[in-house]
Amino acid sequence: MSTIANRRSVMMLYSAAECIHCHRVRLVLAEKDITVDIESIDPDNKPEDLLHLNPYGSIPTLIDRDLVLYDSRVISEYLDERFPHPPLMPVDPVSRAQSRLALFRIENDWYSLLPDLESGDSKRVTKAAKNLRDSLIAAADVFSVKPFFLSDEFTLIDATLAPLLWRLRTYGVELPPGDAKPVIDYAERLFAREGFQLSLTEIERDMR
Ligand SMILES: N[C@@H](CCC(=O)N[C@@H](CS)C(=O)NCC(=O)O)C(=O)O
Repeated sequence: MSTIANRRSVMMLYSAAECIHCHRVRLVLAEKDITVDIESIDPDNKPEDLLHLNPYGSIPTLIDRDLVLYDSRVISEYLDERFPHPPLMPVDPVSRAQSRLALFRIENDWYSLLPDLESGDSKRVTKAAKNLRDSLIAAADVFSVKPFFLSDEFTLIDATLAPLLWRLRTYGVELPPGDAKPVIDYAERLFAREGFQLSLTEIERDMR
């Protein structure tokens, strides 16, 4: 285990200013008001330390003393268990399983479009943007059931959706005010939260 992991008493997050997966974790940290050192790195020039700690060299990577975690979902679930207040997952097993299923579907159906959306290849971007737009419109009714995603309280599902919805314009996705109103209103509720505002880097703030 790395000496860095052993030396620090405050948690450290390797993050990048524009990285959606890092934003997801920064949002969980902000919502829970967790003290953390955020090490902002250039993803094209990763520090040696990170490459030693994480075999994938991916960000986000969280260091909590001897524990090294990567993958935004793994990190978020750890943070929710380590800092239980406010809880970002339901308590009972059936609801927890349904939340995990929703996270799986968001990652599988929407986050899976990110390589195309961020490819810089206009054909791929246009196709993925249309796919995402149509899919969000098709799901619009789900967003109006409760103030948060199928919940009265902010959860890990909202912390996963908010960074994606914040980036829609940068991906060229324009939601129609009529058909997508529930999605737009839901997004505005998330963006207005103090935790969300605190989670933003300067570059992310300029995205909208
Ligand atoms: N599933 C991972 C994806 C993380 C990811 O793709 N991060 C990008 C930066 S946004 C990365 O580090 N890619 C590997 C690389 O650039 O070498 C997660 O949720 O954390």
